[in-house]
Amino acid sequence: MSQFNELQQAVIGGNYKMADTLTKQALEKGIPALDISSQGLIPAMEIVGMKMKSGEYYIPDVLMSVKAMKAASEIIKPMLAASENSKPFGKVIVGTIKGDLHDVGKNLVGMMLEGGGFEVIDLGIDVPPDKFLQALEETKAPLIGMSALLTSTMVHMKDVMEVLKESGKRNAVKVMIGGAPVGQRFSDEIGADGTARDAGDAVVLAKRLIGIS
Ligand code: B1M
Repeated sequence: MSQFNELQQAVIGGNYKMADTLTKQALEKGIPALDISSQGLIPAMEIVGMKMKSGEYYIPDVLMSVKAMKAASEIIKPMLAASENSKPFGKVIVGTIKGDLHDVGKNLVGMMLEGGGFEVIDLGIDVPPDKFLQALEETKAPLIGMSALLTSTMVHMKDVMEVLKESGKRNAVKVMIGGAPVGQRFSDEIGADGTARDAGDAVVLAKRLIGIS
């Protein structure tokens, strides 16, 4: 049985108090925050997704699991975001695309980018193309990261690429995309600069795109 089994069960069962306690205990035992996330929390949400798909879980059940996931994430956030760099590499604008309310993965990516030395400007969920453009104009960030979890919303990433082109800003910024339905082929299709499978890869890609690794 995995040492993360209890934590996974707490998230799957939506028991946020238990998720909180078990996460603190895991840290006390010296288990790295990244392992708690990648081997405990994320696999638990995958199981929640399966239960949702099979009809075993309804939206309120899923939201309880998200609450437990977020409770645990808040505890490990300072460790994930603990940067070795006192001065950030640069700014990165992140947001979940228009029509899409999923933010657990996007938040995790944001935390890891902070940990990787970036200053993260988080636009939240359901972000329309104009809001990405406005944030770019205000912050002059060299990088935008978009997240989508639905096949019906990933198409709006293309709208952002169009708005960037129309505004003449496309060459001033790199664009990375991610989320379960998004892959390299889609990234190429919409003219993004790259895609990352998970939050760890997102940091590697972000650094590569702005030319620091
Ligand atoms: Co939603 N949902 N959901 N949901 N939900 C999925 C995505 C789904 C796969 C479930 C299923 O059917 N198996 C399915 C999508 C099917 C599809 O389109 N292919 C689905 C559906 C259908 C829906 C609704 C339409 C359900 C309904 O109402 N009938 C509805 C849509 C609402 C909307 O957005 N408009 C809906 C609603 C919800 C809740 C609100 C209940 C809740 C979200 C709450 C919240 O986020 N605050 C929810 C949840 C929780 C899920 C599942 C169960 C879990 C998502 C999650 O948090 N994963 C999900 C099933 C699943 O993913 N297995 C499901 C954990 C997270 C850490 O992983 O987000 O993939 P993930 O992020 C990863 C990578 O993808 C990557 O790194 C992250 C960390 O490693 N990544 C990036 C993500 N963004 C990135 C950006 C990057 C780089 C990497 O660069 C910028």
